[in-house]
Amino acid sequence: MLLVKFGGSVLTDKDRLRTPRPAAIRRLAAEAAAVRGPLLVVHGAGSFGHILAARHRLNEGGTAPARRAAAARVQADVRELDRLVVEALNRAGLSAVPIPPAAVLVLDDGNVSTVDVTGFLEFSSMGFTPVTFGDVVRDRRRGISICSGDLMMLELARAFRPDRAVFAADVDGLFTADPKRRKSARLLETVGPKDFRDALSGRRVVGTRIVRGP
Ligand code: IP8
Repeated sequence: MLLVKFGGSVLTDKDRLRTPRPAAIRRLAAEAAAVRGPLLVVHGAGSFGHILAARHRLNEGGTAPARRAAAARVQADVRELDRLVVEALNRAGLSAVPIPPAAVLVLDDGNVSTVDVTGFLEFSSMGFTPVTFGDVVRDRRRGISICSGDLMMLELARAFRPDRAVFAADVDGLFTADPKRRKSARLLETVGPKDFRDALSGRRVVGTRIVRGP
């Protein structure tokens, strides 16, 4: 099994609210359709999620009317991006089915409280390609919270132990610093446990987000 995340920075123009990049979506969908064997797809929210989530501080939770309205807006927006991704995957020849995190996962102060991966398992075993994404979800302590696509990658990796987990980002790999900000950033050809330990301890910053392994 292959687990792949399409980064929101690739699928969308991250600086412009709700702006997809149709050619990039089509290209990634075609590449995904060329994969042999079962595939799980996760995608980021890009400008369909991050701009309003940051503006309304959705990660802090709360259910006051203004925040509730913003949460509902972002939920609708990320589903709009998901529709574009699912449509592109289907056009490329896959049978993609969306599984929104809000329906299967609950957080507790930002950490996973419960997750039900049955839908991923059962659709996948019938030959479908489950597709999930960064979403606004319930949070037992905060009311609502953000579940990132990276967190879904981690949960799916834990549950399915895929042969590979691939992150398609707008940078060419892991760097010693953010290559968009620092010219001196160097591409790391190979990355071992020590590089991750350094990155997590803040001694070395890499150009893409790091998630802790299962
Ligand atoms: O793009 C963020 O998911 P990500 C989800 O994978 C929202 O970090 C709703 C901002």
